[in-house]
Amino acid sequence: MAVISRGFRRRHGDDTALPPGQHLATDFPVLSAGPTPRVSLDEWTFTVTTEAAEARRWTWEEFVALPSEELTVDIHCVTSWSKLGTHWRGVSVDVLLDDVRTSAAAAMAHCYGGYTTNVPLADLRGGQAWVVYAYDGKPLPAEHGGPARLLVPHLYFWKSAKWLKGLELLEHDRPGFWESLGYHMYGDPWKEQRYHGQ
Ligand SMILES: Nc1nc2c(c(=O)[nH]1)N[C@H]1C(S)=C(S)[C@@H](COP(=O)(O)O)O[C@H]1N2
Ligand SMILES: [Mo]
Repeated sequence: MAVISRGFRRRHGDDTALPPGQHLATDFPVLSAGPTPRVSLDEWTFTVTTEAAEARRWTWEEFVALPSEELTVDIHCVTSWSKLGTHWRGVSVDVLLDDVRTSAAAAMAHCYGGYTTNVPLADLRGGQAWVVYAYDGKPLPAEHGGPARLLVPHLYFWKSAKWLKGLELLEHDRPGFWESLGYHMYGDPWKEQRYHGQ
């Protein structure tokens, strides 16, 4: 009797879980444009700022008291590694925008350390994006973005900003760090939107 679990087939036989041009990573690579910022939980805050300059801010204690979810998702880095079935815990961006009045088109993620990346607001809503603070059942390690990072798994992983400090809601989309250096404004891995103009 041939019993092949779905998970096994997905990883070894059938490539449908992998976007074009991607291969499976066996480890969890660390990709950071600069040094790892160390942010103590005492000084950590997360702020949503609207296009009308209204702000909603959470301390760490307030943030981890928000309703959170466990999620298992595939991640795809533009440098061509993918990792399937990664486990996280975090707060849906829907929860964070719940009582925020906005008609913004996009959001700029701002990070401790200065990194930025832009995402259309529609891609952060509808159960598609989270601010996560645990990986594999443990506090998110600093090198992977702890205390907390954005997780937008349906876009290339550079959109999943580590050491997240806030979301700035924008009336008009504008490029973040990698986007202004030639990477794609949107970054859909299934369409191989790696660079500007693709
Ligand atoms: N603040 C910050 N976030 C970041 C980055 C960064 O350099 N700084 N790199 C991005 C890139 S290019 C990738 S592929 C992922 C890597 O996350 P990892 O180091 O946890 O694998 O983080 C993204 N988020
Ligand atoms: Mo990346």
